[in-house]
Amino acid sequence: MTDAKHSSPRRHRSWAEPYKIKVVEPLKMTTRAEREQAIAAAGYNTFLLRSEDVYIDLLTDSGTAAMSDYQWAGMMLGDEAYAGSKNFYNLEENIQKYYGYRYIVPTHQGRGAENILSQILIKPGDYVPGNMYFTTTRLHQELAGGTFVDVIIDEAHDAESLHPFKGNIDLQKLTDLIERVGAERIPYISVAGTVNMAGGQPISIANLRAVYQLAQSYGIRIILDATRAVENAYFIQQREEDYRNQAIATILHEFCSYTDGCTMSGKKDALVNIGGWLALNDYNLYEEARNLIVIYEGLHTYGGMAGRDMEAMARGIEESVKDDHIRARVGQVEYLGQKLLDWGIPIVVPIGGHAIYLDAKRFLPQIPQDEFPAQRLAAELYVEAGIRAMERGIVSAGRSKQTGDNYYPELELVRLTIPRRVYTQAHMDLTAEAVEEVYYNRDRLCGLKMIYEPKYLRFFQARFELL
Ligand code: PM9
Repeated sequence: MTDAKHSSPRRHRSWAEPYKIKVVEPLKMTTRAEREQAIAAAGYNTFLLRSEDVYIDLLTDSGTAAMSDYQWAGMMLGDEAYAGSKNFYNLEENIQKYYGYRYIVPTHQGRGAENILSQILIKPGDYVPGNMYFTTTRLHQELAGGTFVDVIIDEAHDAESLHPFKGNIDLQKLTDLIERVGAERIPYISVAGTVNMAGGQPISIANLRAVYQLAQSYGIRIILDATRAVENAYFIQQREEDYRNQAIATILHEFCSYTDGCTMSGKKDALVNIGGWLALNDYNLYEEARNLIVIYEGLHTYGGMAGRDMEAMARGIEESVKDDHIRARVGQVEYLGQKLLDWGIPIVVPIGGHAIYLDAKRFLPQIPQDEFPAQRLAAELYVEAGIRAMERGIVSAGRSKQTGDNYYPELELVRLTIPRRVYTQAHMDLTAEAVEEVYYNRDRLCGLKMIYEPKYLRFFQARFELL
């Protein structure tokens, strides 16, 4: 019972970090002239900058987390045996416990798992429906002979839609595809939680349950991209009435129970600098994956990781599902996003789980999409304040496998990705101020011309020059 005399009238509690800082890494400050030179030398591609020339690195939340003392202590307990490392068994046990899958194959990172999964499940001519593409995931599906089909709800392609679950699958689009091509040509449904390319947007547990029921009625598997499933569980807790009082770990477990396996990049939710896994509930599929893993990754008890890396990931999983951790993690992203919204800067709403996405179409309306407005905006942000962001628009979308033509995605975005447990609120303030400054001067920015285009995943290595 609350004592009225002693209860505070302020019920709101801030998302303050549930940790304190023990080790720090100095950052280098550069001048504007140095940054102008560096970005030109990098072909206006932030991936080609040297990290030491970056002040606040918001390129990605992948492999950039600060590990805890508990994880570092685990690193010292690395069992570097070639086979049967005890760290593998710790990792396996934690994945089984928190994600609920039966069979685990470790991989060096997420795309290692995507490669194995695509090879064992997809045949040439197959279709893989999913809630918006992800770059590496779709590429592996295509390399295995499949065609990715986007069945996400329409709201996901609209930066301004306030739908609380823009990662949801449109059941009608999915049913239409199954009826058109036949269930036997759909090896699995590829479900991501949260959806990176849509702005870190979650899928609801109600939607996933409905997709699972539909998939079961056709005998089709669901494979989850669990890379940010813990962040997705947080949004379920915040936005789905029945889950308001449930722990993140409980929600995560139920969420995964509506799928038949997952690929995972441990470099995000699981708070490590390297690592991933493929998890499956079907023993026969697991056998096939175990056979392939020795060709591409390593033995099935290390999969490209050192024993110490597996221990760090096993411990990172435990920390990632703690409610206070995830509240502060997403809270920091919301803090930055809210500031930009308050200043009238166009970003994807609702604010997503791991990043703020600037809407380059509204930010730089004078630059047509084939002059790469988001690429230009990311480069300009670097010149302004040494902040490194990433393009998530026409460059990332690449070309159609069938026609070779550029995709023109509705969303032309710049991602300010927040590494976990790394930057402070002051860094967020400075970032917001730099974005505001660029916004103020936006009219003088022109587009870019692509002068080098690599064959695969062009956003990583493409080069541009100013128009
Ligand atoms: N995501 C990211 O920055 C790193 C590479 S792409 C710029 O967002 C999902 C949803 C991801 C992801 C990587 C992978 C691949 C799979 N699914 O990078 O191979 O966001 O560990 O994971 C990146 P790996």
